[in-house]
Amino acid sequence: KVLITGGCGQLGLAIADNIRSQLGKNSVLLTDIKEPSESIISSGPFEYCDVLDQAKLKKIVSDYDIDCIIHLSIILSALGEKNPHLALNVNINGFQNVLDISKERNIRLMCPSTMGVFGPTSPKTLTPDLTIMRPNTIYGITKVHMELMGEYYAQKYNLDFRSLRYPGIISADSLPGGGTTDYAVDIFHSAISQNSFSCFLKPNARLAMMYLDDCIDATVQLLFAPSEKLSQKVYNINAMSFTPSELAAEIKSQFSPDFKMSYNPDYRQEIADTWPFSLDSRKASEDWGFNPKITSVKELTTKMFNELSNHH
Ligand code: VAH
Repeated sequence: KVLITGGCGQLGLAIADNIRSQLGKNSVLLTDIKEPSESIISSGPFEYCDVLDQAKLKKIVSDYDIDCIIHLSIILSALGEKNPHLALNVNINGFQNVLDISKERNIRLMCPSTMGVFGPTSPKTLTPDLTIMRPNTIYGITKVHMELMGEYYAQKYNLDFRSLRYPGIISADSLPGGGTTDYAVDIFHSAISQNSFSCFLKPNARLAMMYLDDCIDATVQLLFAPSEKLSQKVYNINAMSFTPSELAAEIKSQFSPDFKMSYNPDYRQEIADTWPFSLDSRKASEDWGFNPKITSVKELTTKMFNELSNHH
């Protein structure tokens, strides 16, 4: 049985749906401190749980007989810069609670990481799994800490710890919150409702990106991969790389020739400046078959407008 923390965020329900379609409705328990949406409530079990409340977390793990945790409760990059203490508390202490419970109860722990672990001194293009990691955002620092603590517990206590470094994730049904790559989701909603978008990054801010379905497939693949296939604990994954102006050009060509993009870069541009253009994800492909389906900004744009036309 799988417990997902931060289940009301951009990824929670999509991961739960994928696992539930394979193992049944009760195979996943979603938890969060947020009010669950109707679709979350009707999809299967949900419990209110704050990752900072270790006692409650322990009780839920034992009541539901959890043997696997996917830890998604996190303060993302942009919100973290606005509120570093909150980010430290949730990202470090919340993770520590989950880590200790996983160790005590012999639980498989999957905690996604991010390209935000890289920084201004890391290689920018096809950034390798193993390279310089000196991030200068609080988010990146807490994620490097997470990766190293997971590896430490794996080596010291034999914890089954697995992680993968996501690029920016683009989703249609659910919204991200507090991230630097969020512009690439917001732009589609704004194109549909206003035929214009004010971008908080510069036109040439190139970043690594991936469509939600590929992210979910990768996460579930790694979660269930036989441990003897895994030659490392943390894997880069990536599907495409584009800039705001390339995305705007694609929206113009596929959706509306007079779509208007304006640029008002703010503090988030400084974060984007330190992150990779693309990640080398060859090891993920070799070890557990990572193979994203949507690999260009063109395919992504087509997919997003198809999905969103069902909702607006
Ligand atoms: C952020 N979407 O922008 C997240 C992500 C790769 C970036 O971790 O903070």
